[in-house]
Amino acid sequence: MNKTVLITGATSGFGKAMAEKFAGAKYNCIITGRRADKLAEIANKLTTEYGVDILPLVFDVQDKSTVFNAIETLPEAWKTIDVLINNAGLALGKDSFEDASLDDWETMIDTNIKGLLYVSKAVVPLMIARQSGHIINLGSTAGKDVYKEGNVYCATKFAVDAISKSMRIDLLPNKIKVTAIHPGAADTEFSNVRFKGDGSKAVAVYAGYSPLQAIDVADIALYCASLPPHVCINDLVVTPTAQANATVFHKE
Ligand code: NDP
Ligand code: 8X3
Repeated sequence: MNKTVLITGATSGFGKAMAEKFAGAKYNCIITGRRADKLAEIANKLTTEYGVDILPLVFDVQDKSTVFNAIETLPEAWKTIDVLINNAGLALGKDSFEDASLDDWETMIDTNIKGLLYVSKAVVPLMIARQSGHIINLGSTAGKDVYKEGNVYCATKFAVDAISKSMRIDLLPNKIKVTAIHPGAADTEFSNVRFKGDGSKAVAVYAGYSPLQAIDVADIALYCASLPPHVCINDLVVTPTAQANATVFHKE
């Protein structure tokens, strides 16, 4: 029987690439995001190409009641979630503390921290009931070291790091694996979102070196999920070869 993965933020970047990778590995996929048109397009493509079942679910992870309703009303056949990938997230702005927008800060906190908590809190009881499951959280190198003007984005990813460690301890008796993947710079829609459509700022982030691609991170997520039941990768930092940590790059 096919396994089931639920991927948040599957309309672009890492999440979309993960949906493709997991579908290719014969997982049935619950794909989520706010953009219904993109989810429908991806669902059609994956069903046609890989012959697996795809369930698109449109919700904003910031909206607590919608998140819980979406998970609680899943058809029974979709409730056996083997892998939850908490990937939905964003940065908004890159400004010094005194200039940064409070609204942007709140959106990042509500999405990257509270959204991850809502989805996890809704899915974990299903995993506990089966005494089995794997949660993969997307952190960041920004959650390992802070960088200039990263302030609240970095803080949200430090929170993902802490929540992942805490989940791993608390869920241990229920045989639930928890993996945190912390990528460095990756060329997705991330910087377009961060710089609010300013394409030249987004392009500049990836100039002078080869950034990670979404498929690189998707490969890693599938690898982590494919290990034997007694093996868990707890914490994994992956950067472009030209990036040593959150702040040090070698650009040519
Ligand atoms: P993208 O912008 O390409 O994808 C982000 C995804 O998150 C989209 O599918 C988007 O879907 C979804 N999303 C954002 N906000 C919400 C929301 N409120 N509710 C539901 N879904 C939401 O970026 P990446 O693929 O790069 O980012 C994925 C994750 O990886 C994020 O958590 C990011 O912080 C992290 N990360 C990114 C790195 C990078 O350099 N790119 C490096 C390290 C970590 P939609 O708009 O349809 O809702
Ligand atoms: C995304 C990578 O360096 O832009 O988490 O924060 S970075």
